[in-house]
Amino acid sequence: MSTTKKTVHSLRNRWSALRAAGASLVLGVGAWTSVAAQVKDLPGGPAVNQLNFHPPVTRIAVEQHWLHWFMMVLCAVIFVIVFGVMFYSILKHRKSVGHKSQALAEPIWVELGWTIVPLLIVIGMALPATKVLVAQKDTTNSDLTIKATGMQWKWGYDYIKGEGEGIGFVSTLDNSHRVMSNSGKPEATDDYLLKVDNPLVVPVDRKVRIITTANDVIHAWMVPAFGVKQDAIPGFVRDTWFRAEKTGDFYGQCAELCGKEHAYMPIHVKVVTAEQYTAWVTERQKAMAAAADDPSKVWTLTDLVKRGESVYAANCAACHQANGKGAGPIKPLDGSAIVTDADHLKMTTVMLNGAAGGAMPAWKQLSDTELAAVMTFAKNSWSNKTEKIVQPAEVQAARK
Ligand code: HEC
Ligand SMILES: [Cu+2]
Repeated sequence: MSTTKKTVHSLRNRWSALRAAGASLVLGVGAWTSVAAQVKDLPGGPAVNQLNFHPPVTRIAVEQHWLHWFMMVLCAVIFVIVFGVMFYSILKHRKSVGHKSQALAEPIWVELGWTIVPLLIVIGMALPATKVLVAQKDTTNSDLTIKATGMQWKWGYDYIKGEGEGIGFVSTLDNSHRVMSNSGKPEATDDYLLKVDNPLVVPVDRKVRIITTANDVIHAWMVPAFGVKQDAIPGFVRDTWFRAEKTGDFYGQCAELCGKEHAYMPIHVKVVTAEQYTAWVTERQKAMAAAADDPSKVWTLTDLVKRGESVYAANCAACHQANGKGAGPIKPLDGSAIVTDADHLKMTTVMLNGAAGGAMPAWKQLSDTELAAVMTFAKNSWSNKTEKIVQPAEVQAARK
């Protein structure tokens, strides 16, 4: 074979390899778009192929958008002008067409011009930005104050002032979404990993002050449609606010890398009308009164196991698994000597104080009844068949 023939041959090989690569790329993109096609825009949340920010729902978010586009356009215009002049000058005065370098006399008006013009531009950018920043930080005169506590990996909400004062709950990723994620093949769901069991409910057109803090590591409370993002720092209190101008569901996520399940602590804010809010508060308060379990109540085994099953699903299954077998360093509860021990105090101590330096968290924030229920559930599930009941009073006594 002559060299030319060889070259042509290897070129042809390369060409077909390239074609194959191109084909698989097209196939891959095809598969991707067909998946994407099934997921629809989530109203108030992310949209398919979204490039811009979420549609704003608060005055602050509107201002932020305006600032963003204002700066963007300004910078783009400056960029085009500066680089336009630069490249034009370089090309026009190049050496190859006979130009010679010149010593520049720098007249004072040029010096002044290129100092004053940028200064004016910077002031023109800083003024509106500062105005919005100051407004963003003004948390005075709020109608409602809610504390948001970041925890690995959920949000606790406590209504501490205003209508609904006293309401408190924990907001956790919906368990079906965790199951979907674990399966590695999630269905095309619009609110994938954004669905929670208890959304934060607030009234429309009211100033809501959010106080953020955290129990363990730094988290951040962020809802893009509100233009709100605030770190939640253990041992510190920070605040932010929003006044939603539209009812609907709005979504956000923890925005500070906080551990392995950072992506599993979504934020769902339900903005409702004033009447709906009042109705929700009344209903919630009734439910709380009903659930404010009397720790001296004596439970039957079946009732307590049933109650414990939901406590387990919401708080323990993420680590210990639904089948109680744990994984790696997470000890199994199925067959655990501590769980099955006739001395309930052993398990109670682990529950109240945690273990292994916090790898097993302390569960003090659960009520006596919830702890008694989840312990009774563990003592009577899977292969654990102790028939033992831990009554809330035992937990209450152990707390001291
Ligand atoms: C963040 C992950 C995590 C969560 C959530 C969690 N655990 Fe644990 N748990 C652990 C780890 C890790 C251990 C092992 C600690 C050790 O090495 O001693 C453990 C140990 C235990 C033990 C002691 C088991 C033994 O045999 O030593 C009990 C009992 C227990 N967990 C119950 C629970 C219950 C009930 C819940 C829900 C309220 C729960 N855990 C939630 C991580 C977790
Ligand atoms: Cu977090």
